[in-house]
Amino acid sequence: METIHQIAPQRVRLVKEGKDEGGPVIYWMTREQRVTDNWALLLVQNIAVERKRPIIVVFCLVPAYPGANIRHYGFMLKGLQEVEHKLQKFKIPFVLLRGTPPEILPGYLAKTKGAFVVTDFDPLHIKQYWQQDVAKAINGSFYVVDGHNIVPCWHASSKQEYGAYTLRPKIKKLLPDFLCDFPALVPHPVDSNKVSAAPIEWQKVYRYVTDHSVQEVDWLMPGEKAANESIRGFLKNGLQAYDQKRNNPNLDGQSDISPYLHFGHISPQRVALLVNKAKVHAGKKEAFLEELIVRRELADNFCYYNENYDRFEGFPNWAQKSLDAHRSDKREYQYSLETFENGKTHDELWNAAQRQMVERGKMHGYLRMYWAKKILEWSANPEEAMAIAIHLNDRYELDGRDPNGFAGIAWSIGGVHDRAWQERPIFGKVRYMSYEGCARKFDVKQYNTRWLSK
Ligand code: FAD
Ligand code: FO1
Repeated sequence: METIHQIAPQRVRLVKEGKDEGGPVIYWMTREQRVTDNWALLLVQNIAVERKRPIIVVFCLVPAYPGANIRHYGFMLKGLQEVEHKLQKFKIPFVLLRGTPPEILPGYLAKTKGAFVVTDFDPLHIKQYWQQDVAKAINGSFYVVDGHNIVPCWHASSKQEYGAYTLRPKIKKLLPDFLCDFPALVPHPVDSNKVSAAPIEWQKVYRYVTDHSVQEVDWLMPGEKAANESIRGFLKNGLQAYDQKRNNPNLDGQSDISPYLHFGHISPQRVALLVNKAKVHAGKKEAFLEELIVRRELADNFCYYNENYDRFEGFPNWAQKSLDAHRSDKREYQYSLETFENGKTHDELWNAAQRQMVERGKMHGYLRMYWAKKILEWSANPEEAMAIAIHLNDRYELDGRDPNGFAGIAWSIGGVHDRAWQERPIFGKVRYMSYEGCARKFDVKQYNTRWLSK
């Protein structure tokens, strides 16, 4: 047997051992929408080469993925178009199925005699349910590969971590074992002639998307190529000042890599390897890697081990108790979803941040905390605040619907990964943020003018 790519076994989970019906090896692509630096696809090629089988890459397009609209689909579909094109060079067909995976994948596998299925790890509920249901409905073997976390999520820790301070040492210890370069996918040596994959009619695919209520954005090009160019530009021009600029919403000092990471257009591991190679002082690299690796992988840890990651019940006990004790506190302002959505609160900074998200599809990271905390302050209760924040985040942010979003919102509203602070109305012991505090950090007027004059 021939294994052509070295893959850490801890990255791979055999969910189900099944019957080999002699057909192709299937990569059910979902979170990692790229061809290069993709551990799941590399595993697929190993299995296929060992057994002399063709490969098929399948993507299940769901017409109304929860909370998503054409802003997200447009970005995603353009990236997938590039995937189709790039896979041709590797002699690997790409098939776009329409419908939810449990509905359509088992039938497709039966038709093609697909013997092995490999898919991407994702801690979110929808993906966990999809995977459970697909595993039950198929006869072949089923693997899940964590191609998103540099240290595989289940290997980094076996429980929900309290905060960055408890996950960081575990990640640091394991990083040298996992932060390696990627093997290269090779043109697939087994003929796929018998596997038919008609060219995809992308214009028709666009029409399949039901929600067109939010506009697409044009400031960020989707896809693997654009993701690579974008991160290289940031490393050349932005990394040097990242630690000084990233918390000032007027300075555009962030990398803007989150939409690419969300749709898997680039691997976080590739980004980390490029950062390590950058000709920048080690301390500057550290600041960026702390966010890219520790904070991001902490978010996956939270969603994987806490089934209430999107609910009040997922907050730490101290925060639940403390928020409970302040349920009946008087709210000076209380707004409906509509008022929040239209950016019509009394607070210009909040309205400007909301506008940045609606217009640009990406609110500055520092303001995301302020934005979510004020939703708690101006909502009837923490449950409503969670629901409003998640709804707006997922509707407008290009990187929404991501573990980072659920963790960020739970941090802001429910003290997740944070500690108890001095008690105050509404927030209890959950950390508070004020307009005055923001005004001390950056020029709030400049920010408001920039976004409210649009
Ligand atoms: P950079 O500052 O350049 O950081 C690079 C990468 O590091 C990011 O792409 C991200 O992967 C990671 N990172 C940075 N900050 C964090 C963080 N606080 N937590 C976890 N990972 C981080 N991130 C999303 O990807 N999707 C969301 O929907 C989302 N919603 C958020 C909502 C709230 C209320 C809060 C407080 C944070 C949210 N974040 C979300 C986390 C963070 O704000 C964004 O990841 C970041 O602003 C994305 O911009 P960037 O890629 O330019 O970040
Ligand atoms: N994943 C799929 O497998 N099929 C889809 O149709 C799909 C749509 C979609 C739309 C917006 C969005 O933000 C994500 C979407 N995803 C889809 C999932 C995505 O690939 C990511 O895996 C997760 O959102 C990240 O956890």
